[in-house]
Amino acid sequence: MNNKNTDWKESVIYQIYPRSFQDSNGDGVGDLKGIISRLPYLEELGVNMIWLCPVYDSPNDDNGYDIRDYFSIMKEFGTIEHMLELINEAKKRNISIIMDLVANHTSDEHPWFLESRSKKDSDKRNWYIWKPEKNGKEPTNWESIFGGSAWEYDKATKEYYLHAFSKKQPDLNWENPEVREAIYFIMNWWLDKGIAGFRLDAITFLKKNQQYPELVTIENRPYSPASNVWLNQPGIMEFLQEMKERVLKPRGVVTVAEAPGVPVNMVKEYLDEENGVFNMIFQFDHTEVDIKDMNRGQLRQWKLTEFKDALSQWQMETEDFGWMALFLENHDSVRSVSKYGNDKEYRIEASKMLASYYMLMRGTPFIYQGQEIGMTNCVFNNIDEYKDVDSHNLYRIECLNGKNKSEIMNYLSKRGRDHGRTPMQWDKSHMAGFTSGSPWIKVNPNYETINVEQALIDENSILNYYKKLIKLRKENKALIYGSYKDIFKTSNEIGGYVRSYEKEKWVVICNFTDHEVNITEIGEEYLVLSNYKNNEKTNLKAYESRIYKVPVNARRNLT
Ligand code: TEU
Ligand code: CA
Repeated sequence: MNNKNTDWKESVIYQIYPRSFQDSNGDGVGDLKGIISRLPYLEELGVNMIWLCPVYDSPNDDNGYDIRDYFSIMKEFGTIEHMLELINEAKKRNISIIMDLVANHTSDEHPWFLESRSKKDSDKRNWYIWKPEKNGKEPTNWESIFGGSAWEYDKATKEYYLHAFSKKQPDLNWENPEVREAIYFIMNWWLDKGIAGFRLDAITFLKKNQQYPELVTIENRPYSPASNVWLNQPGIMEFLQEMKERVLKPRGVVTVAEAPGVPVNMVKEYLDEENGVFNMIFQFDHTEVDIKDMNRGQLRQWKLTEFKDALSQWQMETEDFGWMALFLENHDSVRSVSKYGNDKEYRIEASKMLASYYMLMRGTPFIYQGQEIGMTNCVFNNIDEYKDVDSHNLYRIECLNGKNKSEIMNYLSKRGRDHGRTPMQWDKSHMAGFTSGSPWIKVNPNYETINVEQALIDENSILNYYKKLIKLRKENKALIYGSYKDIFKTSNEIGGYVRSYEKEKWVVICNFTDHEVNITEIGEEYLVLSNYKNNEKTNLKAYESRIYKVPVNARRNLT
């Protein structure tokens, strides 16, 4: 979709999970004042936009993704004045802010829902999705994303309401024009406060299959995945096009949509710069290579080629009409160096390699807090150390299914969302400098060695490498606008690609293994940046990455 301003294409965006970023008053919970105090750090890093996870008033069943009041700030995080101060202080440093917009559901404590559930003939009844029981059971056998039935029975009116996520997150009924108006009002209200745009939460869930069909059961599982009834359903574009006409287009809003369930061959509908609806989307093919058939609880072995193809296919598909959001981590994921690299002896090399690989693709790179210092997955010793509603639901349900506890804990150690939510590691003082009190969630014990303070003084730190990459991208249009072509496509050891633009070709080559790999010579005179000092002509060391700038008329034809 057309924005007059396309700065977002040249930006690098930093994602903040406020609860875990910086606590300013010792209550163990990160807050807005804490973020304000760290703006100089973000400016230094070179980012120009922040995606702020939800800061609205919420009872925190899902850490703010269950909104009770869209117009006020969660008490623990601060006040609306703090939010305005954050917007202004960031602006002074040339950093704009995009807020998380949760439009698929609210908290069950939102006044709309309280009113809706109060009686069948309530004015707000039709703001949510209510259905009577069917043959003494739930209206359909749909399963919630967080496990268990997607329907919750409500005694007061003897009907069920739909919740794609937790039962404290009832889904709004987007078929109702009043609901849509209410959301556009919220968007405009926040845009008036000076934010640049929105990250649209779970936006592909808005349209439900209006037949409310029963799902087929697979392999004795009670329900099959519900994706075919509420992800990217026919008709969703009518809602999104309306949002575009009403808010996004007239106000030139920067948008990045969380879009699970959109197949690559349908992305044009979302991203076409003329007729699509959003500037960027997050797709999850590459972050889900390790789970079986999208099933919670079941891990699978994956190959590097699968990971690379999952990224490449979106690169190639969007080339002519749109723009991707590039990311490896977020607040729902584990730490990238632990998952795709090596968080032990090669943590530093692997973190830098992964950054080189994804940040120079075609799109806008997102950095998730702590990724830039190579934070790793945390060891959670028992289920109580996890705080995430999703992990707890999974644990409870899998226990009921008779699964072995250590197997469940192993799954959570590889997939649990709390790995991305342990507090930001600022220094080696008490609780990593995150809080002077006791943190709401465990601090990763490795903070004594992995922290910002240490990274700032070490010239060869991951953090300083990120700074170099960001600068490199900023100074070279080819790395932003150049075309993309993958190389080493069939290799399960090396990943790489070429970005071509006018008279330049940039080549990125990455070793994803912990051993040396032979390559043919590229021409060391063209090397611009690497995570190793003494590069050998025809040999990549463990997790080595190289970025070359090759003139088009160079003797080697790389593509
Ligand atoms: O996540 C929604 C969502 O669809 C993800 O669970 C997605 O399926 C997964 O990341 C793909 O691997 C969003 C928020 O990011 C999450 O934190 C919230 O819990 C959820 O919405 C509900 O608001
Ligand atoms: Ca606090």
